[in-house]
Amino acid sequence: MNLTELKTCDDLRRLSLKEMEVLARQIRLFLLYSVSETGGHLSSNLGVVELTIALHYVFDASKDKLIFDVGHQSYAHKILTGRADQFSTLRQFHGLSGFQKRSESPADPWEAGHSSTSISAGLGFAAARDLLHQDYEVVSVIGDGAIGSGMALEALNDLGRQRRKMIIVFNDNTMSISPNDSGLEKSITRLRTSKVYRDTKKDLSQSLSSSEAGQEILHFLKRSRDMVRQAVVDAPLFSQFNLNYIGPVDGHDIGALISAFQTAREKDEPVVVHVITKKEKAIPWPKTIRSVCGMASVRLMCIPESRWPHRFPAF
Ligand SMILES: Cc1ncc(C[n+]2csc(CCOP(=O)(O)OP(=O)(O)O)c2C)c(N)n1
Repeated sequence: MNLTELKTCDDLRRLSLKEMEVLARQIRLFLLYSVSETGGHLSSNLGVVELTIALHYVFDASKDKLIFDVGHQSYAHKILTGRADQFSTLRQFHGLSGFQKRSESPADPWEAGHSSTSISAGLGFAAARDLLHQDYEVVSVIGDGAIGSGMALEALNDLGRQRRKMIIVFNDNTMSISPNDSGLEKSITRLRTSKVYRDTKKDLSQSLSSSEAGQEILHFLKRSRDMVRQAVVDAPLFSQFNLNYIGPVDGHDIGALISAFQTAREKDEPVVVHVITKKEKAIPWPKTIRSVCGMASVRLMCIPESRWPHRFPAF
């Protein structure tokens, strides 16, 4: 697929799941090559490729408000909204911005640079929509580093009180600029590992497997990409803010992501979709240096030339 031909959600909706998976690999390679020439944020962008494809499949960026916290992880979003051909100018004077930028595209409703503003911004859009009786979805994508700041927590608090329809995609990659180390991180780890999901799944499996009809349902659930995980469940960290929770969802499984976002979109209330991603997904570099590889000349710093693919694979 020619990445420069991708402009709207309809371009994605024409693709099969398999084709979207191929597209994700293609975008990742494109970013690897392109950012190694221009400099820019690499690892945070590689981590959200599938997540962004799924968002653009479910939502319509020409109408819905897709907000990326900080904005540094919006490269795939830029590619999917008709800006792939500008990547050689990334972060240069008069070139493509390294963040979301309103003057660049109607698909960029918000611009930041500072972290942790996306939930407040989203709530603002949601309030404006409700007051003006308009009809669009609001999605704020925020990382596990940014969500612990005062401004983000204040916005969660406010959203739990106002209960406006909006979706928070909680992009949990266990990393900020370096690994997270906070009180909140411990609660997130509990959510990530012990989790209602596993209990729900176990309970459901046990109760269903006792009858023949139940076994059929179980078989269906397993086939339909872990639907259990897509249910809205109670999660202490977010229910304390009075927010619905879906997750954790494998952030590199496009089918599971689409299903979770569709479930969230159906709710008339705020929903947090907890997505687990791997920040440096598919980069062949040593773990020890991944945290400094966000910026500048990635190729020189991180990837021995001998480990580069010889050419772009054909798709
Ligand atoms: C107010 C503020 N503080 C610090 C920064 C520097 N900064 C840029 S990205 C980032 C980490 C964001 O981590 P996370 O939210 O986990 O997102 P990820 O990069 O993992 O996608 C930080 C601290 C900033 N942009 N704004």
